[in-house]
Amino acid sequence: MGLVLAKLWSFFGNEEHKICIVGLDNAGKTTILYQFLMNEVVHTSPTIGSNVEEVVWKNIHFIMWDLGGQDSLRAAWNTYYSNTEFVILVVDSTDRERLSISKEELHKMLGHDELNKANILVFANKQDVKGCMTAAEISKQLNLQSVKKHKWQIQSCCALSGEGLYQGLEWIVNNLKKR
Ligand SMILES: Nc1nc2c(ncn2[C@@H]2O[C@H](COP(=O)(O)OP(=O)(O)O)[C@@H](O)[C@H]2O)c(=O)[nH]1
Ligand SMILES: [Mg+2]
Repeated sequence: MGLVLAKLWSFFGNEEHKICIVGLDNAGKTTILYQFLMNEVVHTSPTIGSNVEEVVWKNIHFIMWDLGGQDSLRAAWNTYYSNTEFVILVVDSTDRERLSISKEELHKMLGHDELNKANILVFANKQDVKGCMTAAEISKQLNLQSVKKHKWQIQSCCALSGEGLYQGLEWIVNNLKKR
């Protein structure tokens, strides 16, 4: 019965895809999540623990976990990884000092067993800020070229205006596991 229901569910294109949104604190994770939810900018406060929301786009359901990025919370990210199809890494393109920490966290994550089938979308956020790093610079600093076992993509964006966010989601949709 469960199986039949699951099949029916997928027939209607209603299966859910799990996405984890990670990144350092202040990168823009929560702003991005709520942009996807309602296309309006919300005033966020630092996320304690995690937010989870269901986002429906083009009749595809995404369960998006927004994981708190403060130092003390990053250690718990791996408790959310099981069944994750996509990881969205949000980078603050103005934060040159901490890009190396994002790099470390990214490569640590990619080595995690439960993520070995996950694809990675990097959002180079805050592109509206003058003098910010470009997506190409960030890609180089994160050493994305060295990532061979996961599909990855970097997309520049501005979470405040929403620019670039749907291009990122489009890439995710195009790379969903073939049913
Ligand atoms: N200028 C600019 N500020 C942004 C952008 N995205 C987020 N912010 C701001 O960055 C701060 C942190 O955002 P938040 O979503 O709470 O980050 P989180 O800690 O990663 O969840 C907030 O003040 C946001 O308004 C962006 O694209 N451009
Ligand atoms: Mg947050």
